[in-house]
Amino acid sequence: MQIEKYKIEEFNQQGLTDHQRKFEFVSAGLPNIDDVMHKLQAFNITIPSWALGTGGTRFGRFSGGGEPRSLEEKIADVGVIHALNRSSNSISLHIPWDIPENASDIKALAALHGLHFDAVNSNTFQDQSDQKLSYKYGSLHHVDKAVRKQAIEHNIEVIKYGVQLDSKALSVWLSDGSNFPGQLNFRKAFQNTLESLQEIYAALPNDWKMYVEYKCYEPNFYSTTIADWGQSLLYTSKLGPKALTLVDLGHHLPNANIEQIVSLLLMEGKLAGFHFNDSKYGDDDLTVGSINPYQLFLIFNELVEGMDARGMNHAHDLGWMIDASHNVKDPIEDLLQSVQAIKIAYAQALLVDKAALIAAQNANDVTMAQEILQQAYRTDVRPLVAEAGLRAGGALNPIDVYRKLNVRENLIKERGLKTVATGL
Ligand SMILES: [Mn+2]
Repeated sequence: MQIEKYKIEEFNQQGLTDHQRKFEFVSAGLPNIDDVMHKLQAFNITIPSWALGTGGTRFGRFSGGGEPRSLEEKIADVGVIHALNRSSNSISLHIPWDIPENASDIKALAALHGLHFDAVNSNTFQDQSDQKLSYKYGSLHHVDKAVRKQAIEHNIEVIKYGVQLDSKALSVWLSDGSNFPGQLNFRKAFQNTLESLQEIYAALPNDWKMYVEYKCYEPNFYSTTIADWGQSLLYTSKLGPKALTLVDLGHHLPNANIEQIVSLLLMEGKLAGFHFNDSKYGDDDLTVGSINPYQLFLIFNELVEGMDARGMNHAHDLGWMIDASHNVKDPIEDLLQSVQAIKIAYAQALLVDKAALIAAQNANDVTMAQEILQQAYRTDVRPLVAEAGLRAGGALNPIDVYRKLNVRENLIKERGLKTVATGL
């Protein structure tokens, strides 16, 4: 289904006076308000195709109904999100879950919703029914060259699909690792992986990037062959300028200082971008900003500072994507909440008084440095984010409009209650 613009405008009228009062109050105290609004409107976050269905754990899965049964329906769902927030103008596909049968039709359908295709994702973490060799003991790091070759060819095939869709990046996440001490020779596993990645890298078109994602543990519980940012950076440095390190917020050991990792990767020109989510215990894949919004703000503070230092465009020069799983909430509502949380953290980071912070740092004024960050963090920027959505033609309150339009009820009528999204 497609949300009609006039309906959004009707709902916006209802809350407009109240919104304008709040927006004027917040913006009056901000010297850089025009710059902030411009940047907020330009900022978009990619929606992954696998986030539109209900997620689950190994213990169970409880569908909310109306899940997309095809790539076309996934595109329609991202279209709903983008119509409401005007900040989700691209979709990231997962191969083989979302093989586009006819790429030009799929591109045209996406364009109808104002969408384009972001990074494509390969999958060597599970076996497909038509697959010759198993990934039970890994893929690109496998001791058997034939398995490595199969995984390399899969990644090259994913690039080919991406080229047809005008994607510009291949995202590689490997589950390769070991479950028990002694299972693997770490050095050989690294070297096999590097050689495999080099073959894939050689197949990248000139204007493409390769994102190398890391994860500390799971599904393997003793070692992971690309476990942390240092290991990813080793690979991406050896591979070359098109290879960059991808940070997934949930892929760190507890209490890791992710903002410092981000700062240094940016300094080296090796940060690919983000997979946003939130977590309390592990790779929980919870709604962005639901557990630790201050950490999210601190990460955005480093992103803004580091990107400005390198003259980068905030909206386009890094890959911004959500990578979350929605087990008990409506996936579309959850994604709307996540995009909102990201834009709030970004807006807060844009409010940091950088000159004052540098002065405080140089004077070792620790108290003032902390005050400056918290001054920005504690500003209620929600009216700025709402105004940015409004100016771009979106909803003042996306979730409210989504509910008033009974979108989920309509999707259930159209697709059925017991559907399971393809790929899950
Ligand atoms: Mn991820």
